[in-house]
Amino acid sequence: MSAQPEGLYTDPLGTADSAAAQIAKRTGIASHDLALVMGSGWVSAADALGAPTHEFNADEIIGFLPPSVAGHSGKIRSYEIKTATGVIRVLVFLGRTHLYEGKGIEPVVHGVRTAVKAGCKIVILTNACGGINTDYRVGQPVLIRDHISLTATSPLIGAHFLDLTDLYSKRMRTIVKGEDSSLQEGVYVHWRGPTYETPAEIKMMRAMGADLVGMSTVPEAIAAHALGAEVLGISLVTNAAAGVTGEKLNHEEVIAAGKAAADHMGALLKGVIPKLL
Ligand code: 8IG
Repeated sequence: MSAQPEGLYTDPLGTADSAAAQIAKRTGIASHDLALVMGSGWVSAADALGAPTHEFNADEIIGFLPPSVAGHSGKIRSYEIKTATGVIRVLVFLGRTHLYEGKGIEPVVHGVRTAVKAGCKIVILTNACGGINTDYRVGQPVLIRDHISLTATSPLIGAHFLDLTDLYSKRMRTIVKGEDSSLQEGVYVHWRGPTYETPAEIKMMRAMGADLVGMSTVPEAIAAHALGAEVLGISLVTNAAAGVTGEKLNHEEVIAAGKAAADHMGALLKGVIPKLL
């Protein structure tokens, strides 16, 4: 079911406000604390958080488009995570809208804007990606330290000259590495897709200093930061980028590699979330 009005994104922040109000009404929770955006293959990592108190289809909320890719499920869940001193309300987005869907940048960032309007001070963005850095193995999680945008688009409009020097919070990266000292950090490059890169493009990206390549996360990180949220990005390397191994890239293999690593990711997230707030 999807009934989205005309002119949905003429006032994107207003639409995000309305969406946040709808989520508050549906969950009975006036304010959430932390948002988690789960990329393809990360759905079972969300299951490690326990049973959600609420779950609904994202497209029942204003501004959310129906999912267009297999493996991107389009659900919103609310979780209550108990800590020593109280509870943390976590809003989880299973699936996201990507630039390659051709709907423009607004639906791509609507989820994180809604999350911040719903009260979230921290946004954790996860994704599945290709590994450019030849030290990475398939199934390895990597913390995003910085990004390179190759899409020539931004979610911000107008003279909003936002500083991005600590976009992927050093504070939170340090906490996560304290939880799992084997975690590495890398630079994520945003590629519009839907085609994967050519081997020559991967060589260019490596020369530019990129370690990871994917089709998400960067616009969401910028939009969340612009609204004052602190951002953590975690990439799951689900394939070697084009030309690295000589194998062709295959969407089904990507989904399978994501699923295999998701249990470990779920445990990591569950352990670390109480320490971030
Ligand atoms: I999963 O190799 C996944 N997403 N651009 N390149 C790009 N996006 C990806 C890749 C990849 N793997």
